[in-house]
Amino acid sequence: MKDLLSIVSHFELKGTVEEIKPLGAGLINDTYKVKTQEQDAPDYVLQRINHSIFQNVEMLQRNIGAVTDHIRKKLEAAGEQDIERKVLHFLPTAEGKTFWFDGESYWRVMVFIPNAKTYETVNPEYSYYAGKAFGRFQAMLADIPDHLGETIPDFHNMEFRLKQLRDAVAENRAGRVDQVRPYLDEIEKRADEMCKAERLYREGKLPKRVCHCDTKVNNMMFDEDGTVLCVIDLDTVMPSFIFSDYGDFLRTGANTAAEDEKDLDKVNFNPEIFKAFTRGYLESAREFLQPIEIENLPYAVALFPYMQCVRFLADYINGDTYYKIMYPEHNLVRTKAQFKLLQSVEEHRPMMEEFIAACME
Ligand code: GN1
Ligand code: MG
Repeated sequence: MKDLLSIVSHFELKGTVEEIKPLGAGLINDTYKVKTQEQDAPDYVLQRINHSIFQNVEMLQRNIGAVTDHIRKKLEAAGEQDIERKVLHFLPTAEGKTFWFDGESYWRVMVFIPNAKTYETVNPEYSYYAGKAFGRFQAMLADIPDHLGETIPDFHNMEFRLKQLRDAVAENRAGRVDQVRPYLDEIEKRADEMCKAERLYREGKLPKRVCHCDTKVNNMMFDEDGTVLCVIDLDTVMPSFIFSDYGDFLRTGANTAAEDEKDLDKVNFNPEIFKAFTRGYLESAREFLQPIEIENLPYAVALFPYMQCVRFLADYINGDTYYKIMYPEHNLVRTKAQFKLLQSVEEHRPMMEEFIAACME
C-alpha cells in the first residue's frame, strides 16, 4: 500500500487517499481501486501497464488520449448529460503526461466511474445494448483525425497468430507438443479459411477501421438500468477489421460458460445472445459498414474462438509466458474450451447467415 500510495502521489488527484485495493479480473494489467476520504472527491483506478506486452507506452497513451478526446467531443456535440461517466478520464502527472514511470513499471490513473457495473455474463437484453454500444463506439471513431498506432503489432492478424503457434511447436520449449497434437490438427484444418480477412485486405477488398480489439463482456460498464455507459480497457484500440469487435464480444458474451470452463458439455454458443447483440450492432453500425463486412460477420463469430484457441495453445506450448494463469494446465483448459465453443459456433452458421440477411432487409 505504501508503494502504491507513493505512485498515486505523482498524479493530480483530488482528495485524500483512504484505501487502495485490487480491482477486476484482467489477464494482462494489474488494476487497483483508489478510494478517497472526501464525499466530493471521486475515487480512482490505478493501473500498472504490462510493459512487456505493451512495449510502446508513449504510443499507447497517445492512442487512448486521442480516442477519449474524440469521443468526449462527440458526446458534448450531441448534448449528452453525465459525460464523466460515459468516457474515461485519465489524470495527468506533474510533468503533464498521462502515465508515470517509476524506473521499473509504467502506471496510470483514471477517474473511477461511480454506480456502474461490469458483468462476466449477459442476458439478451443487455447484449442488445452492448451491440448498440460497440457499434456506436466504432461509428464515433470512424472520423477520428489522428492516426492511431498498433499498440501490439499484428494483434488480430490471424496469419501472424498461426505463425506464432507454428514457431512455438517447432521450438517445443516446454515439451508439451505431443500432448496437444489433436488440437494442432484441428487448427491446421481450418487455417486457410480463417486467414480470409488478411487475404481480402491484401486484395484491397476489406478496410481497416479504428476498433477496440478487446470487446470481452467485462470490458463494458453498464449503468444501474442495464444501459451501457462506456467501453473500458482501451489499450488495444487500433486499426483492425470490424470483425474484431463484433466477434470478440460474441466469443465471451454468447458462450454459455466461462472462457476457462473445464466441463466442455457446458460450453456452447447461445443463439439468443447472438441475435440480440447482432441486432443492436447492426442498428448502430449498418450505416458505415460495407457489404463485404456484413457478409463476413458469421466468419467473424468463428474467427475469435479460433484465434483465442490458437493464442492460448501457443502460450501453453511456450510454457505460459503471456497470460496470467491460476494453475499449471490453465492455458490448456482455456484452449479446449475455446475449441468447443468454435465447434458449437460452426453448427450455427446457417442460422447466423439467415438472421443477418433478415436484419438487413
Ligand atoms: C486479454 O486484458 P484482458 O483480460 O482484457 C487479451 C485479449 C484476450 C483476452 C482473453 C492485450 O484481455 O486479447 O482476448 O485476454 N489482451 C491482450 O481473455 O492480449
Ligand atoms: Mg479487461
